[in-house]
Amino acid sequence: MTNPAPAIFPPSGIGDATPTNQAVLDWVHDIAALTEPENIFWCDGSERENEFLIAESLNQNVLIKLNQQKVPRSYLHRSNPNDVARVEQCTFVCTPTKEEAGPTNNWSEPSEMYAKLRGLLKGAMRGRTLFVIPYMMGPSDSPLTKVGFEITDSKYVVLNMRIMTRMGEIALKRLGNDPNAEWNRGVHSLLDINPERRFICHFPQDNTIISVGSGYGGNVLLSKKCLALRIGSYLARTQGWMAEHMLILGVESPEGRKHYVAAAFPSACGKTNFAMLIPPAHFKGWKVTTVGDDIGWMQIRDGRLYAVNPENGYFGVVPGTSYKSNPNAMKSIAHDTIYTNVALTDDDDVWWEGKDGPAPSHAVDWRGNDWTPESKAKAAHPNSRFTTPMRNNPALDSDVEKGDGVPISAIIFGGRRSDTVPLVYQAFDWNHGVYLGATMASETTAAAAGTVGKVRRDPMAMLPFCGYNIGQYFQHWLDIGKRLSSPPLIFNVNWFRKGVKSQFLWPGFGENMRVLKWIIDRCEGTGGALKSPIGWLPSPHDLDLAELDIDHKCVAEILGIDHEEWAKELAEHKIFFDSLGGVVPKQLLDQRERVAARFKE
Ligand code: OXD
Ligand code: MN
Repeated sequence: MTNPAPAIFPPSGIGDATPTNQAVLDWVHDIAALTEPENIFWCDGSERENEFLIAESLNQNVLIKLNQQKVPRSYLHRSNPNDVARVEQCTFVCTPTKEEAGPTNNWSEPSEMYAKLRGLLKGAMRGRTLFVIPYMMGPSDSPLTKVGFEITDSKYVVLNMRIMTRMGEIALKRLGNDPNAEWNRGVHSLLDINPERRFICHFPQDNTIISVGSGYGGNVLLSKKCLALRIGSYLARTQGWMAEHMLILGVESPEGRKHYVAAAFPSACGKTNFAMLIPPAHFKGWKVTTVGDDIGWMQIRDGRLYAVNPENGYFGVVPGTSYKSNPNAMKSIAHDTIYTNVALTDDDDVWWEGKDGPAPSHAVDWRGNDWTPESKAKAAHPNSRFTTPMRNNPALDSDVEKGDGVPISAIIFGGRRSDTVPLVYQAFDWNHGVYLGATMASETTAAAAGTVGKVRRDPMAMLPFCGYNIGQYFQHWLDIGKRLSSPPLIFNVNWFRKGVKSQFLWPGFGENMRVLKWIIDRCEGTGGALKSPIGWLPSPHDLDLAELDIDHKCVAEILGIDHEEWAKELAEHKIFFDSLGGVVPKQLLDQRERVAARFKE
């Protein structure tokens, strides 16, 4: 078969990296016949192509050029103000039965949803260019690596996908010509960015994603939440591995002993900051390195879990990022970065709430309006983002491309909780750890549309990202545990506990190293702990708090467990499990009973 339409738009040698796999060509042909684009652009991911697309995007005001002295090769994009976050109410898992999608996903019958989406996509790319993006998730030689193709009519998506994935020829090579090879089909069209016609749909059985009506990252960079987590978690269960909403970091002691930990926190709870942590001066000689900041794919080898980061870049929340909170992120986003929905200063630099230094006396806010420090509106949207290559990170781990992955010593769960949950505690064993993950909760943030600050249960930080029945997902965790002879130890952390005056009790950021150090000590069998009803708790002297300016009362408070609060918490766990309608494995219901019984001992 020939290409569906002649590519007349790009100059010759650009945008003509046609795949050779017939299954891909047939699919592109079908989508082009449906959407009727003016051109087809076969992305190869080259530097030349990128420069061409940036120039086009500048011409069409998709991007704004920033001050190249201050932020070289970096650009600002302003999204439609109605389109600034993931939209969970418009996100669907379309499986043959509702049970397969489970109680936590919006479900639609696949043929009905396909029909609706085909209706919306009909002629949707008239007068537009259809871009075909081949991409690879995972290091080039990893058994976990997956190939995807995203069709999109958005240049912004192409430019971001080039940062976030391994894009172009490398993916075509990995796929090869086998017509039965596994690959993900992703279709995205902006349509008219109308919230009424916004759907992000997953068809796990078909390894297919269709997203329409949005231009916002989490809804349209289909490699990320859609493939690496929702479809990924479905594939992981059927194929015996794990796809998790987890950062992965390495911790190396001054003596050169290294551990890797993976941590699941809900969106906008500091995963990027933790993944790039710089130890405080007291921890001289300790090094923290980043494997990934958002997603971990893990497989079992020799009875242990090994993790890879499937992504190639970071799509992080900007507000609050500063040299105080995250110096490595500041260095990473100092060049070659696409900013979305931050403020533009009069000298074409970027600004956001929480950036170091004084606020500019005038700027243009994320909506394109004049802004001064007196303005009521925020200059940067609370969910404004940076997209930056992981190679910009000065603390990138040297094994980030290792196909086998890095061995995981500890898994950390955590959330934003003003009360109840102590700074850190350790599960008694794997199944108890699965219970900690399954009952995790966090106060909601701006990463998803909706109310901010409401406590919601977010099991393993996967509530918006688990592509199948959450009960089976819990069972998958329990089953993985049975196959591990040296399972990672499991912990729960809470950097966000507040005191009576509503002040944060823990300084956070780099000081989280003190908690990480205790976790590593536990992995090495050297850290002390007290047995409590909820798990192993450090006493204040088990944590290295030397040279930390913190009130002893705060330490006692943040490590404390209040029996009344926990009675309420356990009741909430029961309400949550009950709300899932009988899908929760018995082992987890038993774990809850056991915690309750320990409080009575
Ligand atoms: C993200 C999210 O963008 O979790 O990583 O929302
Ligand atoms: Mn995330």
